[in-house]
Amino acid sequence: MNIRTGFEVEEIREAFLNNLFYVQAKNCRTATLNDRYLALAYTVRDRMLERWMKSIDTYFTGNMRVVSYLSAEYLPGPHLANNMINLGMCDAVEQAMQELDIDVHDLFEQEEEPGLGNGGLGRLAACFMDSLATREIPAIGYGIRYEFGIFDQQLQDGWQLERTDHWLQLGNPWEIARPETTFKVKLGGHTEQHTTDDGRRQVRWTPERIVKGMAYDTPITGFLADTVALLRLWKAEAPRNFHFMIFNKGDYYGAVEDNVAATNLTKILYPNDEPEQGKRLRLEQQYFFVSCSLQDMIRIHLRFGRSLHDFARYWAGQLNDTHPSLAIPELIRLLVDEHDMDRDEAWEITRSTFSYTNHTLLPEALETWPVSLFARVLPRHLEIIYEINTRLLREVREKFPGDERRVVRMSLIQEDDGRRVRMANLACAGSHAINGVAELHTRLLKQYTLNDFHELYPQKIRNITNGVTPRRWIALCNRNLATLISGRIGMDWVSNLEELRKLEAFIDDEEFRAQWWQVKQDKKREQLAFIQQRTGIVVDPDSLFDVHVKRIHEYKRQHLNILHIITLYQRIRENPGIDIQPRTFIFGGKAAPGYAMAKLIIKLITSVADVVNNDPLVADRLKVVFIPNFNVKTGHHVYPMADLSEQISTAGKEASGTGNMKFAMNGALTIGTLDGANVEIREEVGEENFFLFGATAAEIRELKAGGYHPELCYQRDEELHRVLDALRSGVFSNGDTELFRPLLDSLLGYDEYMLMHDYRSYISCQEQVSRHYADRDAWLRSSILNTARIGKFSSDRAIRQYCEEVWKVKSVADGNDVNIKSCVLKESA
Ligand code: F58
Repeated sequence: MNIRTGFEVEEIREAFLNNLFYVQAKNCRTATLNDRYLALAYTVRDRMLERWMKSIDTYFTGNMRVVSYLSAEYLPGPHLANNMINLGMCDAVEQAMQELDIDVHDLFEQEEEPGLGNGGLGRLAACFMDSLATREIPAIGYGIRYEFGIFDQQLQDGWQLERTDHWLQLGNPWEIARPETTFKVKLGGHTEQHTTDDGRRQVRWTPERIVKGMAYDTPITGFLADTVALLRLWKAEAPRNFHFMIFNKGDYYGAVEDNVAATNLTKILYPNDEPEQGKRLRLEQQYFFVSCSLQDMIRIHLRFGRSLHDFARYWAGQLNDTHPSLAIPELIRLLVDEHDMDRDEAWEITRSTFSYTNHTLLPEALETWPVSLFARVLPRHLEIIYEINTRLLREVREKFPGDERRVVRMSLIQEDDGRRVRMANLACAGSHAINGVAELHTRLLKQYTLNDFHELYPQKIRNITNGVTPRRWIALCNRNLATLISGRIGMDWVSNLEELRKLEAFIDDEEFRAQWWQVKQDKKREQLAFIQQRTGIVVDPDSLFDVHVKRIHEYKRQHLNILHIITLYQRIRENPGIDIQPRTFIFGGKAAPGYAMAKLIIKLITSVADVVNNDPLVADRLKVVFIPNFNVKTGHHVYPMADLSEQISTAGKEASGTGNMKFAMNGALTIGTLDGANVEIREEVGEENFFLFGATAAEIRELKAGGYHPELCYQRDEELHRVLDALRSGVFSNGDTELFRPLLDSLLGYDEYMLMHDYRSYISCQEQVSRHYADRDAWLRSSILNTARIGKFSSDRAIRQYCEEVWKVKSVADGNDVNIKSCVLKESA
């Protein structure tokens, strides 16, 4: 019996009891739920360690090229069940727990998820780590160990309330602190030029303060894979002898304050889904994690006896948006100032090392930092950025002589409206590859947002459409569906999602369709209790579950969905006997704490819910629920129970979306605009299995250029007119005619997100949805085809593309040896 590594039921059971006793110091009688959860978590973790250690060993002693994924955010979700699936130990664990009279699901529920991100971008990073591990790609994910992750959302009187997230409070069994892996990070101060003994010009940076970064490692398992990837998150601490001069003078409190200031750096995740412009602490966070990560990479590199001239051959650094783009000047600084490298070579190495993913088209979401702030926090980096700018603008002038307006647009420094550093321009200049996250997004990047860079470097921008991991988003959250699928086509789909195509062969099999229906119905029924427990509302499992979960934002148009609900409500009020498809509208998502309009949209949803749910005339045909605190864990409940997936952003605003993929994987049909990855999902699943509505991105541009008048739509569409009038008259706000005024003013005033224009098209499309749902057989065929044709949207495919097209990295299994392809980088640089 091996209680550390064995996978037999009795080995797992004994290991659990052993951990309960020797780690938690409890026995079965005294253990709390959390003790039991921790004991099982350690039991599972033990079984990961051998592979993990071996992986690290292989990466670094085996002469391998390693991916360094730099992301300020990760949303991995709960680890326990996911690791059990990846290790192939679900059944054994369940049985072992059963023997101890423990329901393993209670333990899953006990786990607090690391909410170290805001939304899609952080979740994408987590899916990518999962796929890197599954595909056995040598990889380290670097990020920040925020002590307080994304806030917990509560509702009070229908309004969002933010509560501090305490994810570490009860202990985190998945991380291993590495007090010996620490780096110093300088901040503030000034720089001086000096000449070395051998006559070289050098810059010395004397910082105002130093913060220490300490590594916390989390092993990331892949599906039935031998390698385990590493997620290394940095926590800020005060250096050991912080301000000892002050301390010696007796200013104990002053010294302690400095300590507090240092640890503040990684205390909290900024909860905004748009960049925080001008917050010093945010800039410091970005620099802090990037500096620790690069120092770590250099340390590893040198420890294995490699030369820094070869740095780019061994490391592929991915910048997940602009948040880590300080890596560019930081690597140059480390190479030039600390390792005496020649500037030109440092620049070449840096450009060959990094590639950059853009995640947005919204101009307001492109990060810039005031030069004055930058100079105060990172004086040395500002100098380096000026040097990069000189190189960049020289290139621009060479290729486009006389085009000074282009020079102004492309400069890393924005000169009007207060001087600012443009982070996207920095990322574009300092990377050898740039990618968008869906075909439409990439096309629009080339055409508009990054057009100047596309014209300067026509080969640099490419598309890699996002993907999500089928382990978490089917196997873990929808076990019955996974079982049904595997029963027909075997298990290969779990790591090769294109295999799902084989399901098409069963489309005419009546028994299969009946089983498919049953799985969905069972899921909906199973989730009644969840919905009731979270909202107090009882819903009808036979109704159509119409689901809209994602961050709350005007461009995502949750309020367009609400206009549809009010439309249906008014139709019932006017004609109580009307025959309509019963629906349950499910919403979830957090609003940025400072985004008043998004918070008002939440209030709108909950207010409409109050009226609709309690109107006897509606007779339970419509129910509206807002599930508070939408996160990865609630996602496990929500995606599998959906019949209809709402992906209704204004075309041209959503870079990709990834929730759209999770829904379709679980057999939901999409109602959506031609935006982000919806376009490709529709292409894949077939237009007859997708409900399309609304203006295209090009039409929206034209409409706006021609002078768009939302109030005309309001005047011309009587139903829309009545919907807005009801909102204005206080029907949904206890007679308060002011509450929703800001929303109405924005819709009838400028209507930036074109709800008025798309309203009628959306309503008609929803009628089509209802008709399709009424034909159960037709609906089922569409549902099966959505799953069967979703293979492209696996993060395994996305990672394969990054590896082949951007990183030039092979899997351990395919012989990842740097010497084999030492020249590939030159080609892509
Ligand atoms: C999202 N961006 C995109 N940003 O909106 C979505 O379309 C895409 O599918 C996803 O990235 C993955 O590519 C996003 O989630 C953030 O959350 C940032 C966090 C930091 C502040 C600025 C927003």
